[in-house]
Amino acid sequence: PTPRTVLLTGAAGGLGTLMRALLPAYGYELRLLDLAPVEGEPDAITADLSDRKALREAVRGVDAVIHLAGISLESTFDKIVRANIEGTYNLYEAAREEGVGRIVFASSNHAIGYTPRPEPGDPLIPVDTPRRPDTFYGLSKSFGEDLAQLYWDKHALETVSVRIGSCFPEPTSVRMLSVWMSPADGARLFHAALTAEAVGHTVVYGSSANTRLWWDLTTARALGYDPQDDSEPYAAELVAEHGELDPADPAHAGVGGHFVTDPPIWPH
Ligand code: NAI
Ligand code: 15L
Repeated sequence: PTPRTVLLTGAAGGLGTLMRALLPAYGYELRLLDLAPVEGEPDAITADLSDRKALREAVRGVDAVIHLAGISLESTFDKIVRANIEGTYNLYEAAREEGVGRIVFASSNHAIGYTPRPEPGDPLIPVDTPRRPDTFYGLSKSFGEDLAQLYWDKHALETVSVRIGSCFPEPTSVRMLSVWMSPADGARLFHAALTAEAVGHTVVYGSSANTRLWWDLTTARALGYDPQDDSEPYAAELVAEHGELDPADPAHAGVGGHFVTDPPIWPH
């Protein structure tokens, strides 16, 4: 059956704001949750992913969850553990306890960030490439994918893990020409992930049909995703400004870009 009521965690964030605008057109009634107030949405649930009681109430009666909440960039290990590792566990437990059938998990390309980016003509990166997190952040997404697999195998709770590239209104770097997912394609992909039959735990890459794509969209297309956008119209201007990616620059060598070369963030 087509899910109708969907809990959107991280609703106040960048992607949450884009999806709040786009998903209702697909027929979803969204229940919103975030640590931060959601502008213009007085009914949104203000809760931390550490609040198990609030999560249990938030998932009660929904058909599915789109789980975007968490720290979305590198941070200290402790902060990542609390928000992304324990927080995602708390969300899965709440969903299991309340019998929610499916979660769409916002994983990230940073779960495979050290994977060398293919040169034109090289094979695209498959979803079963070994994970090579580039940060504690990427490590937490790798954990989330394994958690999703466990909850499918042990509890029959389905997940589509979407390794999102960069979902922003426009590509703003040469790297993003390869990894960009337009907001409209993001909504198409989330809709496909919510409605495809029998997904078990499926891992997909989340991007538009970019001319300069680095990874294989086969598993995403198998869900019914049919991307309509391509970053290439932005290429001339971005390349003129920044130049092509430099194979000798370690910050350009991996899928994760500068996340690969940024130093870890230590507590102080
Ligand atoms: P964002 O940082 O703009 O939004 C994240 C939201 O989660 C924020 O509104 C924040 O208040 C909320 N949040 C953080 N910790 C929380 C907690 N403990 N409890 C409740 N809410 C909490 O990030 P963005 O860009 O919207 O990304 C959304 C999700 O998608 C994140 O999980 C991110 O890792 C993932 N992602 C996003 C990509 C993108 O291109 N935007 C690329 C790859 C992954
Ligand atoms: C991510 O995982 C981040 O959440 C997002 O802010 C971007 O940095 C994106 O990856 C990216 O790789 O461009």
